[in-house]
Amino acid sequence: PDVRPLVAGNWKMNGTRDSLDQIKAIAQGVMVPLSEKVETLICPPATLLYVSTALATDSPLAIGGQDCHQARSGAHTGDISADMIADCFGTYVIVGHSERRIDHAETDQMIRAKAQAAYQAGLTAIVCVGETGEERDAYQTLDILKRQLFGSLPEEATAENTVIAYEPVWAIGTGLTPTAKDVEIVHAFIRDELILRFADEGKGMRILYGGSVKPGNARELLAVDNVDGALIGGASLKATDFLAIYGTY
Ligand code: G2H
Repeated sequence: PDVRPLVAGNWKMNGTRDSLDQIKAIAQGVMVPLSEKVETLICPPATLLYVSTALATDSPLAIGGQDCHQARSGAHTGDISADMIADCFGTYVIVGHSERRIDHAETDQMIRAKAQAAYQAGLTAIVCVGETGEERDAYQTLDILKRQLFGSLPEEATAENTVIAYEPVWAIGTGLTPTAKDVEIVHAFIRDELILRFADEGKGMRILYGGSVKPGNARELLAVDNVDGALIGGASLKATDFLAIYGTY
């Protein structure tokens, strides 16, 4: 199937109103013919969500949330719902990022429920999976990914409503990246798992690579088979870096 790659930025807990200049620059910078071929997304902190979508209205740049609660509303102090993200005109939400799995003890079961909440709100869920350094050293990478994919992906996942992000935890924010060969092996494994479970839908689901993607290594990583885009943390905070990565397509 024809897969339109997705270049996505995850701002994490970074960005104040000053950073809106970067959103503006990215929204403008992606307005090139390339946007017909490659989709772009920025997930700013929730405080900047609404104003970011306003800044991106005339741009193909999509805006999304970094997490959502599994419930639609209610007594959950500090959380935001998928409906709230949609209400701010967000179209995507990241769920199960390793920082949430670790900092907030999120389980596969919770992440699956969050993805379902995303679908209910009409959002596309970016479901993150990835092994820790310890698991990798113990040769458990594929077992861990199998378990996370099985546990975190709802039955209703389709190529339309779900994107997978493979983010090896040891590569996040560390400057370390797996080799292109390692990425190829892991992404092929994820593809096989998706096809086993979701048949044709699994063929079309985008699988992003995430973890220390920068302008300098993007070309090599994005050229790997079954790498349908990137989830970029640190390098998405600067419009020039984000646009340089986008421009490698
Ligand atoms: C991995 C990635 C973005 P960074 O978390 O999701 O972050 O690119 O800073 O390693």
